[in-house]
Amino acid sequence: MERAYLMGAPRKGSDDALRAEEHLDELARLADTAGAAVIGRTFQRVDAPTPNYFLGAGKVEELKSLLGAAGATLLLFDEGLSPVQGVNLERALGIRVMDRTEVILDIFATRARSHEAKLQVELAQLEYLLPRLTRMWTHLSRIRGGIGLRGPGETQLETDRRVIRKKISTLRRRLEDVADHRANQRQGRRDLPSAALAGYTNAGKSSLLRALSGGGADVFVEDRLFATLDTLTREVEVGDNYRVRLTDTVGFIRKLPHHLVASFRATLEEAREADLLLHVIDAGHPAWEEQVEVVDRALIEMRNSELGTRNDSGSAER
Ligand SMILES: Nc1nc2c(ncn2[C@@H]2O[C@H](COP(=O)(O)OP(=O)(O)OP(=O)(O)O)[C@@H](O)[C@H]2O)c(=O)[nH]1
Ligand SMILES: [Mg+2]
Repeated sequence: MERAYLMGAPRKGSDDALRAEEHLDELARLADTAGAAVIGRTFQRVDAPTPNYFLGAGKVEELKSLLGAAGATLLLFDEGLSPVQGVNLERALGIRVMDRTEVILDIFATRARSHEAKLQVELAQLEYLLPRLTRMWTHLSRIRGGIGLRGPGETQLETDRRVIRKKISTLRRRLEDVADHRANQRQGRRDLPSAALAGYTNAGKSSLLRALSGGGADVFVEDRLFATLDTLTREVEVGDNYRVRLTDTVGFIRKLPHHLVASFRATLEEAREADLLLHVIDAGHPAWEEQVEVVDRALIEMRNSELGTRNDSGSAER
């Protein structure tokens, strides 16, 4: 099992800086869900991320000795790292570095069950990979090719990028088909009013669906982040013989990668098309207010990005 060390680096003076410990608690839960053992943590409030390492040179050195002393095999970085920062940190620290986005993608990849969820995760992974591939090859060709030379990696890079881009547009098309299929299914079910459960991950959405639908074991409940990746719809009675179609959806989390939200559009469509959106809140969670904000913002962003794609169907081929 990987021995993971956690590093937070919120900006000085930001809201995140006040919640640094809470954010690391959440990263620890993500690490646990991903199957890594957390063996230590540290954070530094930074003025501004440096382009090369995110952290200052002094902190990188300090981190290196912390990691060595703890016997860490993996560094989990709570902020998004640019491709360059990721590569440089890995080299300087001598162990694998994953940012929050990559951890989330990893969890999604292992948890995706349905055909649709798998397509969505693969799309998000390739979109995450594409800019990193470029940077890594650039990095390599600089070393191998030298100044003024066309690095040997360039042709390969172009081929790889073409293949990945092609795969990305294929996946997008296939997901559009799934979305159309869903829309048709919805059309056929206009008889009952529909409600969708939205909320922060681990808030209790699936528990609510399970309770309302009579406690069936087919609704998966777990004290882990992102237990649910697929939408699941059940016809439930909410009293006085009043029946609704209730849909459970994937949860949100702070700093959820944009392209992951975008690729889960088809799944989340179910939530958007519902007559009623029920925001499930874990009122017992110490950070519930921040969680509410995160979900509200994600829902707004989702709606805006949907408007964007509708107006600009050419955006699929970036
Ligand atoms: N104490 C308490 N625990 C609850 C309640 N509702 C759910 N839980 C627990 O909270 C954990 C998460 O519940 P889920 O229903 O899986 O949460 P979810 O929102 O579907 O989470 P994801 O699918 O991972 O996004 C489980 O361990 C539940 O047993 C509640 O009302 N009270
Ligand atoms: Mg769930």
